[in-house]
Amino acid sequence: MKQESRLILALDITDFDKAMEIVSQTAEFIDAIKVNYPFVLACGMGAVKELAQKTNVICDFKVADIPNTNRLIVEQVKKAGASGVICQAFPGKDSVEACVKAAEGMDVFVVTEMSHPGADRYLIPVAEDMAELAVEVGATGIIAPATRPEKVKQLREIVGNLKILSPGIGAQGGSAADTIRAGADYIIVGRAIYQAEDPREAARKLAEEVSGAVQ
Ligand code: OMP
Repeated sequence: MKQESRLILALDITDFDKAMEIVSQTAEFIDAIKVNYPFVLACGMGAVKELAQKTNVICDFKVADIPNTNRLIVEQVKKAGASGVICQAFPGKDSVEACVKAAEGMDVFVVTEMSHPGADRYLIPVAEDMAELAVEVGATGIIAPATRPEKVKQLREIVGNLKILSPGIGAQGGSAADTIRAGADYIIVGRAIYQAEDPREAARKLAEEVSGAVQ
């Protein structure tokens, strides 16, 4: 995945034409596109294949099953031509390992502490351990919360040079500059771009903010 703007667009849009319009408006400022269930359930895996021919696509399926099912899911992601997949850490080492193995070189990002307030109950207490797991299994990187830049900094200490992708900018209250300064390699942004009056300008401004914060 290229690392130029360090901006990943979360394409949580259920209308295919609208989604493609946002993609073409913002393409200049986007390093990769992350698709999640809203887009895939509405538009199908065919749409993921189409996108993957144009740019890097990360399938945010938060894969969270037994190893065999995880393997089958990741094989489909790979077949669609995506460059990465997001999986959950909580099913345990064998499940995450199955994702890394099936990915065969495709990027695997492991969710640690999620960005929303409810993460406090189950995820925040074990985020460091999840980051350690990502290192142990040879994942490409982790997902860490832009809503808690201090946590991004802490998790960076654990994951060394693994990639950190951080969602939670804008609509969830996080700041792009603070997140990059805390050690994130990429920010993941959805609503602050695709719901903006001018999505291209919103993406340009974010890319500018990120570039100003990169040391
Ligand atoms: P916005 O809040 O609209 O910018 O979207 C954020 C995107 O990142 C959505 O696609 C979420 O599903 C995703 N996300 C989080 O918001 N928080 C997390 O902790 C993890 C993810 C993710 O794995 O991408």
